[in-house]
Amino acid sequence: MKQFRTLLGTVGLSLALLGGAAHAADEVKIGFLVKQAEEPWFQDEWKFAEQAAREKGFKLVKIGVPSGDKVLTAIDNLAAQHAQGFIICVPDVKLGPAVVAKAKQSNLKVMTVDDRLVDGSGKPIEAVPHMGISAYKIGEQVGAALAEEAKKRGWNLAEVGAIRIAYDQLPTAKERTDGAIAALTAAGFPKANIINAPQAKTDTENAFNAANIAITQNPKFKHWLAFGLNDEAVLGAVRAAEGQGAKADNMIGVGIGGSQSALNEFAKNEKTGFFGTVLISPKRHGYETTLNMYEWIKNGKAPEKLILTSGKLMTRDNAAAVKKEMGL
Ligand code: FCA
Repeated sequence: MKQFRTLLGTVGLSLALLGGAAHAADEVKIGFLVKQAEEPWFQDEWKFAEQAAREKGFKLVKIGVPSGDKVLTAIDNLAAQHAQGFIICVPDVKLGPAVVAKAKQSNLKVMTVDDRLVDGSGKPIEAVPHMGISAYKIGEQVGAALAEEAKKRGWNLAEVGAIRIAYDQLPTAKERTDGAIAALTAAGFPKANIINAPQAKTDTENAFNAANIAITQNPKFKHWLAFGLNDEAVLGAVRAAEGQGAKADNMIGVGIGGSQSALNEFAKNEKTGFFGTVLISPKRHGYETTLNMYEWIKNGKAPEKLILTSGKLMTRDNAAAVKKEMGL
């Protein structure tokens, strides 16, 4: 009897161990890789991805990937940790074929967020599910807001320069600024007054440098407008204009994003040239993408191939209400 009990105990223990092993292998682990971890937008995406992980009880692995090398190392790292998939915003969309090959080789599911991968000929890789913003349309919202505010202030448009902080190697960035130009010119803004100011990297410092050159080279303008791919781009232009004496009364900047960088600006006691931003949804881009990946891993339900999210103009005056309306 004693022997029998020992035997039962051993069997029970082995079953428990087996169960434990099976459970560890079953554990869902999802990577969330972003190109610029220091940017508030990406911090927000991570925050909402964490929310999904908490709700569903899976593990989220957040990795900053500022270069192609870092992307490949991060994917290796995920494979070594037995993750099953990852969501990525790449530092360069041309890494597309390399990312797809590496994910396949590591047996990891892959989805992209914000910036869509392109193939060798620059075409979007449609096989990889993607959630991005409706870039052109959001750009049009920016352009319309700029034109409306300039008219409201009674500015003579011939005396207004518009700084386009450009990052054309990124398709979503080009679409955003193309949309802004279309809306501006449709509202009667002279195309010749739009100054191209390419930034070397998509951060405030590089936008500041680009805008500084544009302003210095165009002393004929009395007032300024500024737009670009995100809030950081426009903030760079706003700071550059301030440095050259064009403050809130002479500068209208409208960004895209609505994360902390924009909110800080609205919270300042004195108004700045950062007039507004088109608020986009880090919740959809962080929470929803991660949940979609979870469903794909857990239940084999492949995500939609392409989701483009919308935005809403937010200014100092209506920030709280607009954020609430967007569920943020
Ligand atoms: C790109 C930009 C980010 C953000 C995101 C939605 O990745 O670099 O700032 O605008 O699209």
